[in-house]
Amino acid sequence: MAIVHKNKKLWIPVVAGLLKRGKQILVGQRPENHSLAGQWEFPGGKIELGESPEYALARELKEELDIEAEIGELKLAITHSYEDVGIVILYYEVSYWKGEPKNIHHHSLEWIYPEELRSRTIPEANRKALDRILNILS
Ligand code: DGT
Repeated sequence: MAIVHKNKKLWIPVVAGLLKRGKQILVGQRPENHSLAGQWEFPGGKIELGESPEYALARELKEELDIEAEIGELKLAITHSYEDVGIVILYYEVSYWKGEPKNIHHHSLEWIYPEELRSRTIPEANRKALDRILNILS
């Protein structure tokens, strides 16, 4: 069982996959019943206790897209604070996978040119790091 310390600010570790197909990347619109509903994100999610970041990302990509992904290099790590909790996001390059990504989890799924992220509603954490993310993807 996880131990939660009273009055301690907690951090949530998150992994996100930068799935590339040619010059395009895969983004998903967060579903209605979740936090940040409607915002465009990179597929991924929270690292569960006992998982390595790469294992967690491969699991999330299987759950959300039904693909078997080869997790590539760690490209960027950022932190962001919401009111009572911090998140650490690790962004991994994902260039190879088995299967065609299917929309299992998101409101919708799209392949877009990275620059298009500038005009989409994206999580604040990603907005702050957008220039660096676009640099990685160029
Ligand atoms: P919820 O709605 O709070 O139960 O969270 P989940 O389980 O739907 O959210 P999940 O597993 O996607 O957790 C990722 C957290 O990181 C969530 O607070 C949103 C935040 N986040 C910020 N940018 C991104 C991103 O590009 N991709 C993903 N997957 N999460 C992001």
